[in-house]
Amino acid sequence: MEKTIEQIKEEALDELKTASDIETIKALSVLYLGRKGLVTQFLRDISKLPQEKRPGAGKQANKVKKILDTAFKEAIELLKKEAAETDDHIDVSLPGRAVAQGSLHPITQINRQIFEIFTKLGFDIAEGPEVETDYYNFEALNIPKNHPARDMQDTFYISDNIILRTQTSPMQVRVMEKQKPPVRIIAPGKVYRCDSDLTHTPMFHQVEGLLVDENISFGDLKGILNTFIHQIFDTQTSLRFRPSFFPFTEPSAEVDILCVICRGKGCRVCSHTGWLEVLGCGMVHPVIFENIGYDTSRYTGFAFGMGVERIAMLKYGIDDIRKFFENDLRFLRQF
Ligand code: 2U9
Repeated sequence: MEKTIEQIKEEALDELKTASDIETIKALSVLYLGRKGLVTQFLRDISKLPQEKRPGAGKQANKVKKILDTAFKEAIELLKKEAAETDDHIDVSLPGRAVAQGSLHPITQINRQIFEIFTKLGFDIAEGPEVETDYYNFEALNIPKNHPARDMQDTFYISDNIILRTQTSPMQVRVMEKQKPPVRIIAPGKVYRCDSDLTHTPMFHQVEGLLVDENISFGDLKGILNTFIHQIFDTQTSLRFRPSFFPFTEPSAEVDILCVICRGKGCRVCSHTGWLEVLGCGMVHPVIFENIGYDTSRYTGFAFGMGVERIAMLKYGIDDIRKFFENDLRFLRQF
């Protein structure tokens, strides 16, 4: 009898040695220790033994039951621990998952290029409010009361006297109020106009420039704009100055560049003229200096203005300004 329970124990431990998963060990536990298991069966059969052998056999069988129970439980715990360790394991040699990177908006990119070109030419960057008074946006810039730009159709009015700036020039008036010449600034920022079509949006970005000093001539203006255009496009891009009119400059000019698509041959983009209009400019009207209190017998200056979206459209061949404001990732990812 004792030998038999010993045999059962040895068999059970042998089988346990070859069990490699938790399910198999659980099945072994049922086979040996379950209600109809071999050890349980053995314990039941003890009652059939002669009286004197029963205590010894019972003691032995209960010992085996305990040994097997502990062995099964320990084996299951060991497998669970190994599995947990495998789950936590990090293979540091695996290549990392690529992080989806954003990019700068094309207008921000062009703005930064413009800033870099002008700061290298010695210009400071001015800042100022987008909500302006009638005085800084119109009056100080020689834009008379009857000028069409002042119409509700063209300007966003907040009250009779308060508007959203229609140009970045008011910033330059504010700088001149605080600073005596020489003044050499660019004024970048958002401007607002009641307008919306293929080439106009109610908000767009402008960069204006202003240089005031002694002996400043139209030649200086041409030199600065030549340098700027050659850097923002390329040195093959010729410039053409056309006479024009603005209330705040006299004389005034509009600047065309040789068409970036056909290089002057004539195409759909330049309406077969070979030229593209990029900016406006001129010598600052003396009335503006008088308003500020600058000595007009000593100082002259030039100013220019451009739409950043227009520059970006010409540089990248974009035909609809509204694309900059739709935030379609398929468009933005190209820059
Ligand atoms: C001061 C005096 C004069 C800024 C200038 C232009 C010409 C011009 C347009 C270009 C396209 C505006 O964005 S746009 O629609 N601008 O043509 N701007 S001269 O003249 C100034 C600025 C400040 C004190």
